[in-house]
Amino acid sequence: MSKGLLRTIAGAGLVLLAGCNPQQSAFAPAGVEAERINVLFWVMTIAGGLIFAGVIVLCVLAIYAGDTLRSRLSGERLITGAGIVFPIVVLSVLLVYGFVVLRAGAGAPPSDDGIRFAISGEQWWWRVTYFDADGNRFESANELHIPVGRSVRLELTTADVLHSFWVPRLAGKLDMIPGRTNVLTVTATEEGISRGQCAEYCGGAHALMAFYVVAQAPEDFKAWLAKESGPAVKIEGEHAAHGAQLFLDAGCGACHTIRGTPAHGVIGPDLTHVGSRFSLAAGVLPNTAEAFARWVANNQHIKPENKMPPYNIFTRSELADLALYLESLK
Ligand code: HEC
Ligand SMILES: [Cu+2]
Repeated sequence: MSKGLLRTIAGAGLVLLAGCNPQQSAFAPAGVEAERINVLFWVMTIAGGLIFAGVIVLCVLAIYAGDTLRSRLSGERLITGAGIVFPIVVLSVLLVYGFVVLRAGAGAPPSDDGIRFAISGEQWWWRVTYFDADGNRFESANELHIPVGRSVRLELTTADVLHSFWVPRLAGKLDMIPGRTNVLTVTATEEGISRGQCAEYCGGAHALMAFYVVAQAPEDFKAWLAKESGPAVKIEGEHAAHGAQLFLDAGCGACHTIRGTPAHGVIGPDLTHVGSRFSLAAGVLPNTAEAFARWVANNQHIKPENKMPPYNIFTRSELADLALYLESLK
């Protein structure tokens, strides 16, 4: 085998393996709903496989078997039994079973702490809104925190075109349809981080629209919620203070909110605690000061046609201060 071919095969193998990341695998369920889908998949696959094997055996017999067996195979009772009754019964059973599994949990009650979760798909990021038991409302983006062991109702909407919310480890996907609120119930069974992805083509940067779901023990979730609902942390140090000033002066506040500051924009993601999120720009960049600087200056290169203008007005040190400030917003 030539070296080039070997390399191609090795490369293709690596690409395929990259798809095995368990953070986004329907075969590694971490939720009640995903578990049901996993079982459904295996039942359907194994049942389909057995029937297929049976049909192949019959075909081989029909071609190669001796005369007596072949004439028996062409008997009318076998034809009606295996050809009509069997498929009707088996397909009906599998269909009903599928309906039962897929509808399961559809009418689950809201989580008992009275917290509501709303997620809006926007080109090309996710607006996540929490409503607490007292009716307070606050926003975050591209990351959803939920308590383990509770049925959580996610109210899914879109601000523009069709999107689809899909976290394979937690549940099946559900479309976000203009003018409608679709409710998806998820019940995480273990703590940890799962990755999700927009699963409905929604324009040029559709592939760059991922997110993370963090399932936490109920008390950790409560603590997180209390912190997340608060205003931005106090600025520390001269460079971060300079960055905060640049943020306001450059007009970033026209689109972004940082609670506790004069920035009240609602077009882009809420940045109040952006430094504490796992990723930037919907799973596209890591959450580091360097990535903040790259995003501000080069975002149209990183995520073409996204709704934020690129900024090349800053000097290197200004960009560093701005990035330092954003990264400090834990
Ligand atoms: C015209 C509106 C607009 C302005 C002005 C704007 N942004 Fe944005 N910004 C957005 C939008 C929309 C997104 C989401 C882009 C995406 O991921 O598709 C975004 C994303 C971001 C993110 C990533 C947020 C996250 O949740 O990962 C950061 C950080 C950010 N902007 C910082 C800034 C800074 C700093 C400025 C000023 C220099 C600024 N933005 C000005 C609209 C704007
Ligand atoms: Cu999409």
